[in-house]
Amino acid sequence: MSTQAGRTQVGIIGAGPAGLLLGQLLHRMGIESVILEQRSAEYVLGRIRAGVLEQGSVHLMEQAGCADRLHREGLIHDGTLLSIGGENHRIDFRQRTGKTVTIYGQTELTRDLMDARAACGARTVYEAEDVQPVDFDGDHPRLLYRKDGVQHELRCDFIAGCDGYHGISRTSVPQAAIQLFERVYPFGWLGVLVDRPPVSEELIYTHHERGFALCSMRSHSRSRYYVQCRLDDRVEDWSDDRFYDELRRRLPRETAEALQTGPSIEKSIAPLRSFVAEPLRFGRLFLAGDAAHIVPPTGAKGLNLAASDVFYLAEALRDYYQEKSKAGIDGYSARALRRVWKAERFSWWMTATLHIFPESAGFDRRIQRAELDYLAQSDAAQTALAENYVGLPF
Ligand code: RFL
Ligand code: PHB
Repeated sequence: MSTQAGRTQVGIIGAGPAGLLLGQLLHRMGIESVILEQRSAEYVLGRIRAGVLEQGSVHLMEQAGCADRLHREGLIHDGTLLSIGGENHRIDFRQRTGKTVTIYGQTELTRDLMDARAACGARTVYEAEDVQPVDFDGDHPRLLYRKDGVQHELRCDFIAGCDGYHGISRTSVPQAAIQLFERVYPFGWLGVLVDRPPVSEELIYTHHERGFALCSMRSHSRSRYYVQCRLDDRVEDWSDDRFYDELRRRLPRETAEALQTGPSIEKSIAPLRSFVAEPLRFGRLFLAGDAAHIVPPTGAKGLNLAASDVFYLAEALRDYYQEKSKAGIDGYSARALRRVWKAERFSWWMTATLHIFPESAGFDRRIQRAELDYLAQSDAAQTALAENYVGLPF
């Protein structure tokens, strides 16, 4: 089979938020990229995931020139509610940190980045098969892939592995060169998307004896609800009625009574995991976003961490091309990992504090109750939560 050859400065694997945002930031810096994505654009847009953006992520969307719709349609939230033992506690982000978060679905953010990329004429190859990063330990890395039965070779200066947790980038690195850190949680989240107004103006994170629940939203007319479920639960076993009954049982009474239900337009189960790969650089291959680390969704950090990795990486590449400096590239991994581990810590803490651990009893359960009681009463504890939730600086 003949091979078609091409060349670019930065070859990006994955057209999720990390890959698309990196491509846009690089474009604004005058650096060329090609993105290789194994799925179709429609498939990528069909995945229902994150909903909460830190201010830092919003600023990056501005820097990428993609924030107009986000500013028009995003909902700014000044705080959140914590429901503990049937009682609501409000954490005021603005008052405690001077910052807010923005509710804007990952689907919408991805669509905005895709549109901007198409408008500037940058290349994305969708449905690229068998993408393989090779020779990244030398000066001439390449990306091999197949498209419509034709084999391609893309020569690049650098490769950015933005291909998510199941991607090929991380697994292409020799085992001896990479360290993996992981914690798997003994439960999942069952999520429902529904075209009904949200039950509350702000998100409600709920700790209840029956398990964690979260009331979130995508807009004034579309809600996203989650309940903690068992790892062996199957979506087919959860009718909409069973889901809403379970959600109501975990919410404070007035909230449960106010809940507007309707047919689910999406329903899925996500397992919860904490995971970090170190380092984030292997010669001329960089990992960013879920390819490098996973957080349980409880702290709403996954997409935001992908954004901060991409910020550090884009700056490093800009310094390389514009200032002929390798300092940013050399420092990328350590700089990004410092922020990653703090978000890992916060996401692990939120998860451990708010969920019911099936095997937990006696001492552990009492400690968890004390932690919740402290959080409900303590100004300092609420400020620490707020500071981490709105996002640590980068
Ligand atoms: P993605 O989004 O997984 O994109 C990776 C892309 O790479 C492609 N790919 C490949 N392409 C070519 N060749 C290969 N071999 C490839 N392998 C994979 C994939 O098709 C895909 O298009 O990773 P990225 O860009 O790093 O973005 C990360 C975020 O998607 C993720 O962290 C968040 O969705 C996590 N998350 C949340 N994050 C937040 O910041 N706030 C939230 O409120 C929030 N809620 C959530 C979440 C994740 C959830 N799930 C389902 C895991 C809620 C849920 C339920
Ligand atoms: C969501 O709206 O999907 C969402 C919000 C907050 C989280 C996790 C998910 O912590």
